[in-house]
Amino acid sequence: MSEPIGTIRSAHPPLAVLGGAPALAKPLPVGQLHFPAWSAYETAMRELFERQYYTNHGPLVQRFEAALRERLSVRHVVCVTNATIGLMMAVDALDLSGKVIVPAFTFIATVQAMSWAGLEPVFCDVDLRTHLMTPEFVEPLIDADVSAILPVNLWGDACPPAPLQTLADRHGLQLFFDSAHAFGCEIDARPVGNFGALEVFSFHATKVLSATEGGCICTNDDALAARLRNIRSSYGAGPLTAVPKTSNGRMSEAQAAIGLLNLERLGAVVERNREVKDRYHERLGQVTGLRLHLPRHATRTNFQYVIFEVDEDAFGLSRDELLEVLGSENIVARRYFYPGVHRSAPYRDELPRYIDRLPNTDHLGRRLIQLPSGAPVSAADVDRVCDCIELAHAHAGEVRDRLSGR
Ligand code: T4K
Repeated sequence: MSEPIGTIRSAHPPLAVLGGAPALAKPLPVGQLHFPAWSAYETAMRELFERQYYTNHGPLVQRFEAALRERLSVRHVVCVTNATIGLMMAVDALDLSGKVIVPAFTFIATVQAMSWAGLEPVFCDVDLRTHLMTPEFVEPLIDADVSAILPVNLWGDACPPAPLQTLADRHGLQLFFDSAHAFGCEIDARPVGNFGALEVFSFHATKVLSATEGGCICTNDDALAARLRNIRSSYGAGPLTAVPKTSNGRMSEAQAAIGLLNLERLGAVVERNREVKDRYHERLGQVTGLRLHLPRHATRTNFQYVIFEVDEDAFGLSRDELLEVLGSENIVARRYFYPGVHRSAPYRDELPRYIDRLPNTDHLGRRLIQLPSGAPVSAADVDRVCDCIELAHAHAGEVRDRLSGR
């Protein structure tokens, strides 16, 4: 890593929950949060102001789409306002109806997008080791009302597409991917973005490639791309194609300006993410009861997330107790994804049959913690986070007593 790694471990003061001062003066966020150089942004904005053109398929969006097509080696990229809109548009473009099989172990936006588009989710469990959907979990859920399978590519990893595609083809179902976490990843030298009927990426601020908000839909199918462009905008999207309904999913020029500038720096961002993750691995890899999640299928990853599994019995504290310890140190860690979507409103009430049917989703939801990585996190910050976690483990009994008010 570029900055020196701190060596404050031996001299670390007591944890804040045990009466010490917080390790960090202000909250250290989770999320990638990459900002391009101000001067480059200023230039892009000046040009935008000179053109007097804010939105509606402007030159920056077109340039961003071209750069993404090249980067992903895919025929079509349709930039959109955000990935949630992209997923909603995908349902109409694919002409889906009835039900869609989707993991409950995802950000709720994946499923909410299906609800907005009028589909009923069929919640699928995930593999305990990869946290991803597999055909074994999907197949028993297929019935006559199911029209599609929507796997979610999590944590910079990706589902092997071939077995899912075979299953989808065998049952005459559409397969499309939520790849919000997987920009820049590859499977066997093929970029994620090329699989299934289409894939949707997110360019939210917390993602590895940020356009502040934003996303894109990738496909190699010309007719599908034409439908997506017509759904994206009620007018001016190119040749008219019959679509069920149109929307406003347009990406603005200001979003594309940030996206383009961040795309130029993506290689450096991924390399830094790798260094951060390596450092976490080095420091915490041997701590009893902690296991760093590593991608299993992606042959190239973006190292976007640092996810540990906390084994309460071995570590001495539960994941939630560890979160509390870190929170009091001003370290913002997250429980991803908790609760599973099947246990979240409105689905827990509307579809209660799934509550006790997804043991792996529940298991992971109780145990996973996302640690800070991304632009705001220095090498010294990583060491501070690791110091606190090591101390929490070493003083687990005392910490637990303090947290429970004993
Ligand atoms: N599918 C999957 C699998 C997804 O994970 C997501 C989104 C989607 C689909 C839908 O994609 P989009 O429609 O959003 O394009 C974040 C993001 O809002 C969301 O994009 C993301 N996934 C989700 C997992 O996380 P929050 O609620 O966790 O973000 P927030 O505001 O709490 O920010 C995280 C940390 O970053 C905080 O410590 C605050 C800090 N922060 C945040 C922003 C935005 C900053 O310091 N500056 C900032 O500008 O949702």
